[in-house]
Amino acid sequence: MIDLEKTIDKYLDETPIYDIHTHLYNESFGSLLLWGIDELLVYHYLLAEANRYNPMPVEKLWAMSKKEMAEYVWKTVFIDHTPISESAQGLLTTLKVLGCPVTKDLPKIREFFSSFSTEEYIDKIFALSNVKKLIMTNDPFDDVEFNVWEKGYKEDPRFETALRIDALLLKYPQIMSKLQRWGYKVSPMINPSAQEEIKRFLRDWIEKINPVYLAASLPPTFKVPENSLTSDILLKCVLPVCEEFNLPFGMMIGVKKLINPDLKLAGDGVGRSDISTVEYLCANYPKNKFLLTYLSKEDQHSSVVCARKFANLHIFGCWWFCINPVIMDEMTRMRIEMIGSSVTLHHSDARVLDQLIYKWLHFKRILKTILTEKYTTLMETGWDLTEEEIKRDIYSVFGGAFEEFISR
Ligand code: HDL
Ligand code: ZN
Repeated sequence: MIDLEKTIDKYLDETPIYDIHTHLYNESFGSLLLWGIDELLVYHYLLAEANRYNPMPVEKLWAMSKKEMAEYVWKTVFIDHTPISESAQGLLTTLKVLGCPVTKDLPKIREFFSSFSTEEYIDKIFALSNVKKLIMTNDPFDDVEFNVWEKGYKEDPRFETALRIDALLLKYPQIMSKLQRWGYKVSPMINPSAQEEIKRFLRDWIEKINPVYLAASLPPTFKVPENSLTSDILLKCVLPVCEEFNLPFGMMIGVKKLINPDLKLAGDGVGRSDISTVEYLCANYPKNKFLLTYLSKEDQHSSVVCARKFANLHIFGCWWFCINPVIMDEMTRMRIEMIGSSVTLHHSDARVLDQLIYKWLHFKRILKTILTEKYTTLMETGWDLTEEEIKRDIYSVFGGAFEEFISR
């Protein structure tokens, strides 16, 4: 008879994690790689929370230096109020695991971070979070990132790539001139020759950055098929190329961009989506593979049902407004109860390297409780559950199922 709690603790702690969606960058991307206390404090989740407690005129907010903005968030969220929100607690969890003094004295915390080089800090975070590798978000239409790919990219096997095509799907008229400047003979209409050029663009970037998948963040209204540029580009260009390279297309659905533009990156909202588009894609494009995560809590159940119907659909993560214990618990239970371990239960979505620590540790706390319950009822049937099987399950939901899915 295994010691259930000890075994679950062991493998939650020891199983290397494959973090399949982040906004992190390897060292060769320079200033795009964010780490340290000031970056942790100005994270857009915390900035939005600070703005609620102590709203300031938008011009004053964005005139602040990063250091000033970090001090504004620190004072507002951590000192003038109790840091009980998930993002605030997450920052403190990270400090604790790092061995940094969890003090109300910000200069003392800053002193701790000043003692690391970027390279040694990257190694430290991977070791402490037990993330074995992660997937970046690589957007060819971002000028800073584009220049790195042109001049300075150096591979670090811990940082894999994903080709992010929001702009191609959602802002084609605005980025068409860029494609033309890069030598792709595209036109306003997605006619057959423009389709070929868009496919050539996709093939060129797949060859250049070797992505694990293509992905886009999509609005709640995302619908295919429909008479739109988005639908035409997806169905006539993106999916054929994804099939050609056997790459999944990742859909991150439910973002209402800039419902409060004054907050910039912190200004996005959430909306309910319609699963019928995902059902249509999975059913009508059986040779394509799809990844899916919904932003709305209310869409989680339909995504699990859909995943149970289509083996070419892999659902993942507790994304953004779902990365809160109350929602992580509900959606993780739904997934395990309906599709077992054929799912990637979490991703960090980290924008700041240090966040890998708390985004995973806080999720593991939730998963420990759920797995203990599930294995207890399983063993009560008389099933002879082994330590190896628990190890296998945790490996699966921490990226093993994803690796199997992409290797098909
Ligand atoms: O589109 C996305 O990938 C989202 O994750 C956004 O980047 C969002 O701003 C975010 O950081 N969520 O955690
Ligand atoms: Zn993201």
